[in-house]
Amino acid sequence: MDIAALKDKLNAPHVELSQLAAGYPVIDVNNTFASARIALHGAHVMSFQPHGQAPLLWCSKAAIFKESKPIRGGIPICWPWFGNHADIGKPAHGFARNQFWQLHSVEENAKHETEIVLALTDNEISRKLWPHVFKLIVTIVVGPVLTVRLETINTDDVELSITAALHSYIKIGDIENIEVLGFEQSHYQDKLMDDILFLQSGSVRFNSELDRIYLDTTADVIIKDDDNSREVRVAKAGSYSTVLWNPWIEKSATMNDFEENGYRNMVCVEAANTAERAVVIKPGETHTLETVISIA
Ligand code: TA6
Repeated sequence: MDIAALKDKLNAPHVELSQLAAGYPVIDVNNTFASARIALHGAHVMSFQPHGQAPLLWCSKAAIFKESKPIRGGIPICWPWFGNHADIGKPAHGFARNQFWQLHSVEENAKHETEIVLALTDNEISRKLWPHVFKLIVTIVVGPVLTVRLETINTDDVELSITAALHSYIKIGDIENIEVLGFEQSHYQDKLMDDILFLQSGSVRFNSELDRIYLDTTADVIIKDDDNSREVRVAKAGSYSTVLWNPWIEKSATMNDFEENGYRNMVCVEAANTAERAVVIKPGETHTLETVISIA
């Protein structure tokens, strides 16, 4: 990892590049709107905090920073498959979050927001897991809101069928004091009940582990966070499913990178395209999946 070469790409004010560990670079942004940290590993947004607000993303204090291990928290990029693979030898949620991406550019746009662009193309590791050529571009815009845009470019000569998620860990005051709106009258697969379909009536509250894929929904999700006296909006584009997850006590205790009791301060609201409606991209075409996280 040529840190000097990476620093040469920083073409914006209010940004710094450092290393969380040897060969593990992160970009810190502290512009007029917000602060944020982005790891080149997984093109992973680790934190986002508008000035004057509590952080909007949760990241585990026990997160592990080493190659091939996804960061627990922030916004993991699940690609080119969401969830477990039929072949248990392949990593859950794909491989995009397990590799170092190339830093393409760090610029300030006309609105004085900081735009970070990273890229990942097929490589020896990826081709062993998924026999295709591709180019991924992630654009992260740090402004009054956080925008993460994932472009899948099919550089192969066959159709690509992908499932994916921008797996956002939203930081909250306490899981039992939030209410999630936006899923009313949507059907969801309950991952804890053999994917049985249910119809959502009203808002969602939490009192145990919850793992649901809401289908055929493009709606914004609003998290009413009473403890922080705020509402957080998770908007999306290019996504037909939204995943809602909290591991609760037992499940989070099985993950060594999940800080103790961390489940109380996070909820995942994920802009996704899941198996029920995979995205098929023709050769030469591009699909864009985007999420925008903000104070409602
Ligand atoms: O998005 C929810 C989910 O699919 C859960 O089932 C759980 O596995 C979570 O993702 C975290 O997965 P990870 O591989 O990051 O531990």
